[in-house]
Amino acid sequence: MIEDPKQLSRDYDSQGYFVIRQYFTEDEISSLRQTILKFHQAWKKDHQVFYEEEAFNSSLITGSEYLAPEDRVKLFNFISSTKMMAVVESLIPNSPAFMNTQLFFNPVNPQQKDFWHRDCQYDHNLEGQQKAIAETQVVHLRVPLFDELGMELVPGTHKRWDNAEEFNVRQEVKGKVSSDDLSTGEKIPLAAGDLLVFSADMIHRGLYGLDRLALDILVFDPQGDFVDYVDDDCLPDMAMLDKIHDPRLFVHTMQLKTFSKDQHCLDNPK
Ligand SMILES: O=C(O)CCC(=O)C(=O)O
Repeated sequence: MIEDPKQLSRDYDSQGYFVIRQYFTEDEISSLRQTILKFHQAWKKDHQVFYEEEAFNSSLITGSEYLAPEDRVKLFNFISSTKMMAVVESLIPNSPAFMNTQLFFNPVNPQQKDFWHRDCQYDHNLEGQQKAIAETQVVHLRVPLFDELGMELVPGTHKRWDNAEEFNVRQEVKGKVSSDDLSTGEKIPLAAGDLLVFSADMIHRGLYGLDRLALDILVFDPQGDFVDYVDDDCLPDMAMLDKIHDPRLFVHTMQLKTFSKDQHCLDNPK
């Protein structure tokens, strides 16, 4: 269990990330790996061309397309385990909500380079990105299933805008490309069993290499307007909820979804 949740929260607040080394036991990781590999094999078969040509991640791992109900329940129980909830609640004490999962692996094409970004840049223009950084909070919890080179992060950028070097690289302007090195980057190598927690909106990149396969769990603060990003199929159904030891993380998302649908009906009466 975590020793000092307040310290984790302080580290996250000032740096935008923290790592807990060897947080998970070998048994926990090997059981999770088994489930995730089932998903990964089925997903690769179904997306063969995309996988071979350009993919470096998949998502919706908890959905019904590739995993059987018992494997999904196993995964839901890992995501909302006591260990995970302790970390999530150290950062988002009030009703944290589940958003999604992603699986990161090496691209097949060795020429494909790891690239700097903020997650919010795919949904917002520059002004919107600045607002997202100032106002909202999406947290990634990365669980590496094998030892990996890890992530490179720019500490502090969960709260501040890019400096000129960072901006030019991330936006690919003034002759820069997003795979160029940044002098402010900090490399965080990870081993199976470690947990890396980082802000989705800080400047970051995954480091390709070794046999990486990392499960990222995304959670959000219900103050932020993220519920539309959640795919219904990635949430447990009623029968599964009964088999999840502590389903609060998913229940919070379901409540937000219901509230958002009710709100939509009120705003758009027939
Ligand atoms: O590991 C990667 O390739 C990128 C990871 C990433 O961008 C993320 O987790 O948001």
